[in-house]
Amino acid sequence: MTCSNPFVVKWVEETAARLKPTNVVWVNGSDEEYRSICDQLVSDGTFTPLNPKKFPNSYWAVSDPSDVARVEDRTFICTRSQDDAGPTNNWADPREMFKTLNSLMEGCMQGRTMYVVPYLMGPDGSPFSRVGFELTDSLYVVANMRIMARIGDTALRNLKDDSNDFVRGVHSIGDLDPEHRYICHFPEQNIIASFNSNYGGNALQGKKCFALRIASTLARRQGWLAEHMLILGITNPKGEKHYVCAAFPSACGKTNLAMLIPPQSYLEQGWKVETVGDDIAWLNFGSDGRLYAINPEAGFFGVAPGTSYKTNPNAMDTIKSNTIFTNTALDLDEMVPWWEGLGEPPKRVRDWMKHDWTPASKTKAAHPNSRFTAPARQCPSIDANWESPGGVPISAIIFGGRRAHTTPLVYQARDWQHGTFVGVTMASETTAAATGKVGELRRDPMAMLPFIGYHAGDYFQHWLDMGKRAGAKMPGVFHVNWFRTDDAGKFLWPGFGDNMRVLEWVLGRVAGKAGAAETPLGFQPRAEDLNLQGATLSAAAVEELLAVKKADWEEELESQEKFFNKIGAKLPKEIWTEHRALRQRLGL
Ligand code: SAT
Ligand code: MN
Repeated sequence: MTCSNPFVVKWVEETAARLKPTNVVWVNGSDEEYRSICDQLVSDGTFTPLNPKKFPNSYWAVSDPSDVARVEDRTFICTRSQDDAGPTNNWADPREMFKTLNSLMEGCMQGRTMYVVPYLMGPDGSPFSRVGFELTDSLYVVANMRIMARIGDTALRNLKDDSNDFVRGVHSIGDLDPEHRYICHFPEQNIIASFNSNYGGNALQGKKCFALRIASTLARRQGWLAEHMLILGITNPKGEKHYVCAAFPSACGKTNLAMLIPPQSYLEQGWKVETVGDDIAWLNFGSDGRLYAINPEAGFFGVAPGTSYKTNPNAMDTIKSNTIFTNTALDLDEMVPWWEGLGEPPKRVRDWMKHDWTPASKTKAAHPNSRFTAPARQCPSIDANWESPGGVPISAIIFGGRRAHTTPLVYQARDWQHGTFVGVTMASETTAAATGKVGELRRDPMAMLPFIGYHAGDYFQHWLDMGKRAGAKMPGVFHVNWFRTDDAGKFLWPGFGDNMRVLEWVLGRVAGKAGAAETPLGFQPRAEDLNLQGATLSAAAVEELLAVKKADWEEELESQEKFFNKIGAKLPKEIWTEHRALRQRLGL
């Protein structure tokens, strides 16, 4: 299929004239094409083929050691007015940034091929799906995009010939110089440019750049939400099914929760959990006034370390074939990937830096942010409606952070306005998903801090406005924390499958059936309101998990205020109102 959209053709020609690639190749997304892409990546040394018996059609790749995570300090929102980017984004004047990028990227594809990757974010034929194009000189990016989005002819079919409504993206590996790395967004022109990085979240433009940063600005203009949320379906023993979205910062277990396998006792009763998405949700109102979610992605770009048959059997079965492993270690005898948390280290290991590695080595064999790229359709728990053009109706939204203290296992917000406040005041300890320090508490509203494409205050207002439109039809809002620790720093909650117990309470609350105590935070389960049968958990641990401690909350309220002051005058007054009400309820 050739592209007959004149806007696309003209822009591709103009871009090629500036970047001066030797060839321009239009990607069609076919199986044969993917096979030949992988063959080329093997012959140029980027891909190492894995054991075809154990991991058919799968490959091991490593990145430049300086290019292993998102670079938030090199990520820019370029809007005419600085105020439109707000205090949580790096801002740049679009004219200045275009000048900088043009001079850096002029002729940068000389001697290289420019691949034109048409991609569709969202299911084929969905009114909520959107088309983008990524012009890239990285075949590794093309291979990953083939898994993460619907690329090639499928995307072209979803773009009308007279439509200028698509995202224009340019990506070049450049020389990977971290000092001149740029991940730039121009929300006023729907343009993305990334330069000098080949890493997932920086270079696979459909994911964070489009589906979150650019999409959040479209969503605000058009009355929907683009969120950093997994989507899962839960069926109870009566056969009633509810879908839930959950927002957690990067590398805080979204993939594990999205693919949860309930404890044995739940399975015996007939509970079932199914996966729609593990990272991003686009939420639109349906004709019944409820919120419906689509997963804009077609694959999982999940964190490998910690993934095992114990923690996430569905992910393990998903990544058994047609998968790209980036920056994991390699078991040289079996030619299979290996990472910390998978099990016993194999005898001969090559680490992600391509050095020999033994358990005595002081470094980790796999980079903590090493990833698998795998097709979503291969997930054993994939939901029958995961590509439904209309999306799936959402009954609850769950916010969650990684916090050793302060926030209890679970609580329910009083209403949408309070729920928005709960999302705005999310905080989480940082992970290896972005460069910078790990383990520091930072405020991460709705898990969107690095992904809101405009002023955070306007974004909070947009959440409030969405609620005003739908009223009582909005999903219930909850907050969870699986990561609370005891005095010795050990996790109190067993986690993984046991998270089902919390989900059961959440759905019970939505149905108006589960019990709760009204507390300063909202509604919290008492120990007897949770189904803890068969859980390995002491009564003392349960008490600690549910506790709200004044001293912790005193600190928390102060930290919230600092954050509000940073957001400034655009922080909606309703958020201050909720904060003051919470302070009063806590008696602080
Ligand atoms: O690297 S990604 O940005 O794609 C994943 C994440 O950080 O959530
Ligand atoms: Mn993510």
